[in-house]
Amino acid sequence: DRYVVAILGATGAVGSRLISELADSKIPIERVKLLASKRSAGKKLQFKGQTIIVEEASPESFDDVDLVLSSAGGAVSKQLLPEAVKRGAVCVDNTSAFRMDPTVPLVVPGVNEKQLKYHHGIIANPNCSTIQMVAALNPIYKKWGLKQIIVSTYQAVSGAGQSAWNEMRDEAKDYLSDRPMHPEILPTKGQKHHYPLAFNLLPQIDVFEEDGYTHEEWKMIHETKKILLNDADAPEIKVTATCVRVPVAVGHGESVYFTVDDEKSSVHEIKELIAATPRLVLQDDPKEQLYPQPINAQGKRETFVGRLRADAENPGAFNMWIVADNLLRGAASNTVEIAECLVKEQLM
Ligand code: A2P
Ligand code: 11C
Repeated sequence: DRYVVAILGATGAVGSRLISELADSKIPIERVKLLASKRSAGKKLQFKGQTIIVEEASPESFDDVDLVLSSAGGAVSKQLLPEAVKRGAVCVDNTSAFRMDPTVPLVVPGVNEKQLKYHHGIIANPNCSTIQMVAALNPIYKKWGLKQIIVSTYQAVSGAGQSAWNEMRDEAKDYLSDRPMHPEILPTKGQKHHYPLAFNLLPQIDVFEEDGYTHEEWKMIHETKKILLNDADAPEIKVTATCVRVPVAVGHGESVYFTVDDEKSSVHEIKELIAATPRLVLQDDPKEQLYPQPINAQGKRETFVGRLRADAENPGAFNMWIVADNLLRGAASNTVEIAECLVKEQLM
C-alpha cells in the first residue's frame, strides 16, 4: 500500500519540518498534497526534489487523502479534521484542538504508542514542551514511580510560529540600532498588550486562565498526566508549571524538579537509565562543562538531558535540565513517528 499524504499548514514553522521529516520517513508515499490558507495558494514548495504547488485547504481537499499531518492552528484543525475523517483519512494533529478529548489518543512514540490502537481517525501530538519532558521522565517513572513534577520552561520563539520569529528578528535589529521596537504578536496574538521578546523574557505563553496560570501551563499539567497515567488505577502525579518565552530561535529548555516514589534511586542510576534510553541523549559532565543547549539541539530529533542533581535536603528529589528542538522533537518528528507507527501496526 502507498498513501496519499496531506500536510495541513505546510507553509508554517512546523509545516516546513513536517515536509522534511516526511521525506526522510519510511512511510510508503503515493503523493503529497501541501495545504495552507488562501494567502499561500499557488506558492511552490519542494518535496524530495519535486515541486509541489500549495493549495488552499477546504473539506474537499481531503477527498482522496489517506493520511493528514496537521499544524495550522487549533481552529483550523477543529474545522477541517472531522471533514478529513469523514472522507476516510487518518489525521495526526499537532494542535491542542483534540488533545484532551478522552476518545483521542495523545501519543509520544517510545512512551505510550500502545494507545494508538484506540484511535477513531484523529491522533493528537502533544504540546512541544510536554513531549520533551515526558520523554525524559518516562523511563524514570517506569522504574521508580513519580510523586511530583515542578517544571519551569524556557521556550523558543519558533514555538509561537513563523510570524513571531520574524517579529523577534526585527526587534533585535531595532534594539541594536537604538530604534524603538514594535511588538504586535507576542506574547500571544489577539491580546490587549504586546511586549518585545528581543533582549527580554516573557512569563506568558498563550492566554491566561481565571486562576492566573496560562493555558500553556495547564496544557503541560493535563497532557503530562494523560500520557504517563495510562492505567486508571495508576497513582496520581502532582504536576505544576511556569512557562516562559525566551529570545531563543529554536529549542525549548526546561528546568525540572521531580520526586520519585522509591527513595533508593540515585543520580548515577538515573543517568545510566537516561543514557540507555532510545531517543534520549545524556549530556552531563560538569568537569567538561557539558550540558544541553538549544543551539546544539537545533535540527536534532533527540531529547537532551543534563545537570542531574539530587536535592541534598529532600531524599528522592532531583533536578534536571532538558532541551529539545521544539519544531522537530516537539512537533514534526513526533508527528511523523506516530504516522510510521500507524503504518507499521496496520492502524491506518
Ligand atoms: P499560511 O502560510 O497560508 O498563513 P505558523 O505555525 O508558522 O504560524 O504556521 C501556521 C500554518 O497554518 C501556515 O501554514 C498557515 O498558512 C496555516 N494556516 C493558517 N490559517 C489557515 C487556514 N484558515 N486554513 C489553512 N491553513 C491555515
Ligand atoms: C509554544 N508550546 O512554544 C507552544 C507551541 O499547543 O501545540 C505549541 C502550542 C500547541 O508557544
